[in-house]
Amino acid sequence: MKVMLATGNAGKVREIQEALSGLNWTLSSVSGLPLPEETGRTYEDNAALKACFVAHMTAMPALADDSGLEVEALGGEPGVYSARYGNWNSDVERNVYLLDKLRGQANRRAKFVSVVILAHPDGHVETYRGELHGTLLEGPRGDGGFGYDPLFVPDGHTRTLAEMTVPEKRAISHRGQALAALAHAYREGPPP
Ligand code: ITT
Repeated sequence: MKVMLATGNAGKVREIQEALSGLNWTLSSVSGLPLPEETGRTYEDNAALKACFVAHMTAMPALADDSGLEVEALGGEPGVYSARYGNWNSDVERNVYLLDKLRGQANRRAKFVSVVILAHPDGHVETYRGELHGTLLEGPRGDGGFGYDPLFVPDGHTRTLAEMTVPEKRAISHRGQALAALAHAYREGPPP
């Protein structure tokens, strides 16, 4: 099956390709097709916006991930607004902004959420979700991954997500869980 990847995030593309390598799918990135504005209030809404738009435009199944970091001490911020937090354009600037907000804060608990949607050209939509709980450091560690990975140590681990390989991150991550559920569904044959 040929599936379009409805994301402009190179880090997500790497992780999706690795996680779905066991399926006999051809994954193609959307290039030159601007994704719609994320106007939804939930990960599900925004993932559906992106996946359905690309499935409609290309007449092929399309996969989107909408994800975010929810910080306990910030009442769940930045959540669905994680990509635009503080209006900063780069991961490094967003991480500095987040660390500033948490300066002096003893509660460093946070979780990542990922919602993966596979949309079909006939309008049928499949939804898969994953979560990863952990704590935020007071400074970045590691060069791998993307986004908030250098700040986040998953529960039961000592390394940040940015200090893990792509397969190591996939084995425990929010996105890895959502994609594992999708891969499982398709290994049994396409879900109804
Ligand atoms: P697309 O919409 O093009 O897929 P995006 O980066 O704008 O890319 P989102 O709107 O879903 O995607 O924003 C998710 C943001 O949450 C992302 O930009 C990161 O800042 C953060 N994030 C999500 N998953 C992450 C992960 O696994 N590791 C680190 N940060 C992550």
